[in-house]
Order: sequence, then C-alpha cells, then structure tokens
Amino acid sequence: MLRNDEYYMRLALDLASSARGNTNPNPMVGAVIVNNDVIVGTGLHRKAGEPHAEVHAFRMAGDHAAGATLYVTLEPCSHFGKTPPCANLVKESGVKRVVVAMTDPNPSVAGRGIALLRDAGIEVEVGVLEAQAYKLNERFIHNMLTARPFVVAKYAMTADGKIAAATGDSKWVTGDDAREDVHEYRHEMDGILVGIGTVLADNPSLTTRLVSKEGKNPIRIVLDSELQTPPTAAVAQTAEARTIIVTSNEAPAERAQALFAQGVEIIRVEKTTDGLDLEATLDALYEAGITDILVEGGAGVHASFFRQQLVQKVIIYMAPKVLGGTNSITPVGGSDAQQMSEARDFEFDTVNFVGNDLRIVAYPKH
Ligand code: AOF
Ligand code: ZN
Repeated sequence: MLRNDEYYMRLALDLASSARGNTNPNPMVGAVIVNNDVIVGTGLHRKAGEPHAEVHAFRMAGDHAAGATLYVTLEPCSHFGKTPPCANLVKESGVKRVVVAMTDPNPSVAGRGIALLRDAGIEVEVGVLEAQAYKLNERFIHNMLTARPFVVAKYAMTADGKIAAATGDSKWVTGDDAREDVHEYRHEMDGILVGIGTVLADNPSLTTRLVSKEGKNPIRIVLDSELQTPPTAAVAQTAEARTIIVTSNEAPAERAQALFAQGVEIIRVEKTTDGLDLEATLDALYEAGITDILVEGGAGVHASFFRQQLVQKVIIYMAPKVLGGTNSITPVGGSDAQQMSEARDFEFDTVNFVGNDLRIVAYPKH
C-alpha cells in the first residue's frame, strides 16, 4: 500500500472522529507522527479541558519526533486556552515537516499557529483532505464563525412525505434501527429542541436511550411562547436531564414560577410575527454553552427554522410506507407556497440504509 500524506491524514481524521460527541465545545482533532514511514505517535483530543491531540502524539513519539512529519487535522493552536499552545510544542519537538488539513477558524488562532511554525523554519503544508476536515468539524466551524449553535433539523417520514396519520398517531414511522440511530444523534448533541405542540401531543421525555452503550442526555429545549408546558410533563422532570424553556417576555410569571420550582430553566425572548425570535433564542442558547441542537419538530417549529434559514443540516429518515390522505401531517408546516420557485434548495450529501429505512443527509444550498 502506498502511504502518502492523504493516508496519514485519513488516519488522523479517523482518530479524531472516534471522540465525536465528547469534545464539545472544542473541535475533534487527531494527530499522527511519522518518522521514516513508521507511525511513531498518535493522539486525539478526547474531551474539552484535556490535552490537545498533538500533546498525546508527542508523548508517545518521544525522541522519535526528531526529523519526523506531524499530520494534524487542525492547525496547531497558538494561544493559551485551557492548555498551553501546541505550536510551541511542535517547534521544540524537532519535527521537520507539518501537514495540516485546515486552518483553525478560532479567532484566537486563525493562522497564527501556522505562521509560528513557518517562522521557526518548519515546512508546513495546509489543505490535505481539507474537505473531510471541514465536514468533521462543521459544528465547530459554524460556532466560531457565527457564535451560534449548529442547527440540525431531523424528521422521520413515510415514502409519501407524512410524519403522522390524520389523528396525529406517529408510532412508529420508522423501524427500530432508525430510531436507535436518532438516539445516537441525541447522544452526540448538546441540545434537542421541540415546540410546545409536540410536548402537549406526545409528552416526550427527549432523553437518550441507546442499546449498545450508555447515552448522554442532551439539554431539552422547548419553544413555548405562552408557557403552556404542564409541570407534570415528562420534560419538566429535570432529575435526568436539564430543560430550558424558551418563552416570550409576556408569558405569565406564575407559570414560570411553577416550572422553575421543578428545576426548569427559563429564557425569555421577544415575540415576532413568526413566533418567538429564533435568532435571539440561538444567541441565548450559545451563550448558555449549547454548541449544537437537534430540532425534532413539530411541523410548525421546522417551518420557522427553514423559513428563517436557520438550519445548517437536515437528517431525513424515510420509511418504505405509503400513508396517503390529505389530512395526515407533513414534516414542515407553515403557510402555503404559491410557486415551486419559493422552495428552499438543499443538496443531498449521503443516503444510507438504516435497517429497512433510508437516512438522507442534506445541507442547505448557498
Ligand atoms: C482542541 N483540541 O487537539 C486542538 C485544539 O481551551 P483549549 O486550551 O482546549 O483550546 C481549545 C482551542 O484550541 C480550540 O478552540 C481550537 O481553536 C484549538 N485547537 N483544540 O480542543 C485539539 N488542536
Ligand atoms: Zn493545541
């Protein structure tokens, strides 16, 4: 097998991605040190606050780093954060070449790490498997560029585009495997968001239930402009998972009090002509430390997010079923479009079978 820069970078990306869901708010980063075609060091960033990928790789490489090449999926950092700058470590290690997949969008790094290495006479190459590195850290990049959470809209529908029967019954659209897949996403994300309609109709607990491993619960976020969430609702029980209810400035204080007593956190934003101010909501949630959110509906919530172009990624499960009818429920509600030209354009990224269902991942077209 020909082992070239891409081979080692692929390995570094794979190492990085094994910590998916554990590094927030930090990026996933992997590093591989290669000396004379021998992998002498590997490392990845496992968790925010812990050492960066490079630190682990250099610890493993020891003296073998001298004269070696470092492959790293993100530009080595140049700042003092929770840990000291990796660029200094790289400089002192004796590596003669550094291959970087992408520059760091973090404004406190943004090219300074690379400049520091070049100034020290180290050969630096940037852009190997760059597209894959961008994909890996799409959430982190979005956070750095917008100071808002990365929003993923998710829904499960039949092959004729229905998420529930006319009665609202939706158990179940997809099979066990697809539902387990959703819990895998919940485990990876900081937040999960639904509208009050979903809370009143389904009383969901919105926790992570995984068969294969212990799941991490996302923070549950409910858009509830009138504070109609009953204190008895499953999401209002906060022993297992945190809950944030986003409501309007006008919502009655007594209702807030009752929910607050249950441990529910409340964020107030302005009401707009399209419901709660979603931009202000996202700003507040990012402020609260939430870096990504799975928006699970219902149709009204999806409509607002899509209409305001606040969705960064869409995950669609499609079941091999046809429901039919004109009163059954579709994934995105809102007012009726009059022309096909009013449609928002997306690009399909991947399509996979998950059990007997399809999982389609799409991104908005810019
Ligand atoms: C990581 N892991 O392997 C690399 C990172 O707060 P700190 O000190 O952990 O710094 C986090 C920043 O460091 C992060 O936003 C990114 O810009 C840079 N590189 N971060 O968590 C790593 N190499
Ligand atoms: Zn670092």
